[in-house]
Amino acid sequence: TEPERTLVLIKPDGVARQLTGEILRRIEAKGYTITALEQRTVGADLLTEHYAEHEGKPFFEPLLEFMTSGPLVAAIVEGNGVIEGFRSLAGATNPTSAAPGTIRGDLGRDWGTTVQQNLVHGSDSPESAAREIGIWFPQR
Ligand code: DAT
Ligand code: MG
Repeated sequence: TEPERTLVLIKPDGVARQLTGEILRRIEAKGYTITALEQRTVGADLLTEHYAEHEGKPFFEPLLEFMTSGPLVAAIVEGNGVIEGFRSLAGATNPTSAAPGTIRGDLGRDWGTTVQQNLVHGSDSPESAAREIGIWFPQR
């Protein structure tokens, strides 16, 4: 595996539930390096770009509504094989089926929540990582 960068988001549910520190702790404990970190509240335009692959799907509008509902934390995380590595730390998309030991499996809730409230985002390929880092941290 090679040194890589990935774009991580702690979604509004993670920030609202005071899990920012716990999630960043898991990233650092794995040995990854956080090289950019910013809390911000973003609008639909940026998120439409970020989630371009999902535009037109039935969950797209609710996803944007949720992602713009409050502050989130955006980070660039670096490490060997971090793109796949962070996705395995995060666990399956749906917290209901995410394995214990993962962020979504341990901390995600399936009672009274929807799939989009799954705490974190991580880029899914080197191409996605480059594209997403360009959106969230254009100067980096
Ligand atoms: P991931 O975040 O694991 O990369 P994804 O890219 O397929 O998952 O989807 C982006 C987000 O959209 C995901 O984190 C939660 C939401 N989502 C995906 N599939 C969904 C579905 N079937 N119903 C509701 N929300 C969904
Ligand atoms: Mg995805």
